[in-house]
Amino acid sequence: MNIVYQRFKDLLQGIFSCLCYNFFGIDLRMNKNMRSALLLVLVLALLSGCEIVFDDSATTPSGSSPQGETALVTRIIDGDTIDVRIGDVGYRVRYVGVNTPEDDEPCYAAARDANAALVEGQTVTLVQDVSNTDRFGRLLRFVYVGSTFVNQELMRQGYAEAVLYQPDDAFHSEFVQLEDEAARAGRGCHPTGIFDDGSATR
Ligand SMILES: [Ca+2]
Repeated sequence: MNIVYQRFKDLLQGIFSCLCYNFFGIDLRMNKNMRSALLLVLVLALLSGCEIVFDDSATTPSGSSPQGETALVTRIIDGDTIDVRIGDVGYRVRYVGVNTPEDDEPCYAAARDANAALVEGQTVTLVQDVSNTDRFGRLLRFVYVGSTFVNQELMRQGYAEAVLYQPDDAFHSEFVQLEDEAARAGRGCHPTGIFDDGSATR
């Protein structure tokens, strides 16, 4: 075995044993094979952890998929509206708390594409705030793909502005903050000026 590799491995094992002893009270000095196996587990755990640490996409507060209704996305209407199927029944879903440009406005296509990139053809989880539907009969929902919170992600990417339709305000202050950050960074639709009317209600 390469001597440099062996020394590096011994060093890592030493550090690992020390960490185990100090933080978990586990004394690993007596069994080298067990120590090697645990070191491998630690390295794999760290590597898998890195994916989570460096993944800057939006997640739920708990970092896991939320409880809600499962639906299949059948059509992208625009940046903030989709068609879904729940069982055998089709519904139109309007994302809560966010607004993307309409089809006669600048950045409509880019916002629609950003939404499609997140949810097209996907199985999503729909979560209700307070209202079930809006005045057009569309389901008002927070939408998740796995742990990615789509409403929040569109805000973060700068393709949506925060809007407030009471009483559905669960993430409003967070969305306002994300909009400010995206605007300052010039992300998504912000450079077009489409969100610059200063209104948070529509
Ligand atoms: Ca819109």
